[in-house]
Amino acid sequence: MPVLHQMQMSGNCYKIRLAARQLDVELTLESYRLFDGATRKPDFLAKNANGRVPLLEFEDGRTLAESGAILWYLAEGTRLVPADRWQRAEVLQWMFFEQYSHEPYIAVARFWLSFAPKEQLEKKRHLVPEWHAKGNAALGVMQGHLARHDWLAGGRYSIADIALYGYTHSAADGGFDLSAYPAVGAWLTRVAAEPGHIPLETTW
Ligand SMILES: N[C@@H](CCC(=O)N[C@@H](CS)C(=O)NCC(=O)O)C(=O)O
Repeated sequence: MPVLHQMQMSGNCYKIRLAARQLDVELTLESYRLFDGATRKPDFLAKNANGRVPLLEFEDGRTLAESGAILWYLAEGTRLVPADRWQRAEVLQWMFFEQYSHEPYIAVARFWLSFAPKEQLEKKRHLVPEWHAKGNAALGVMQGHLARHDWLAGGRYSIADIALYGYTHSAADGGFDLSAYPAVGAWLTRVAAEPGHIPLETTW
């Protein structure tokens, strides 16, 4: 059975647990603590030179990093990835948007404002307005799309929705006010109602 190297409160790792559960893929969890630096030690760096989770490790020794790549690998050929060429590109469009325009602000604000030790947060405090401005811009893009569509891509629930749900549903932890984005709120409710949905806190 593949091993998911992960951190329990990480939205990036939650995306993988959620997709795996909805696809009935069994994974063994190897969990790391947020602040002990284990993913930067030689043992882990030998598996992922980038020192980050999630990381999927297979029995034959292969390893796959990056939440988007792992989601794509698990979901390819299932109902969570469309077969149509255009719709597949739409899924990727939203997944790349998540990694470049959304996660770097919303997930980072969440980490520093909700999990980092206060004295370390003080060194980052000057960045909070930029995280909020850019994160709100990303939420605005989602609001514009979701006011006209039920799902992000392909007209149905897909790994694009899972990728964006990870840190959108927990954005309040980063100081974001989701009430300003009612279509995003309605979409969060739809995602959470999908069969097999599990909350972020679920251990496995
Ligand atoms: N782009 C990566 C980001 C992965 C990432 O930032 N992982 C964090 C947890 S959410 C991590 O491993 N932090 C530990 C560290 O950087 O040492 C993905 O989507 O998987």
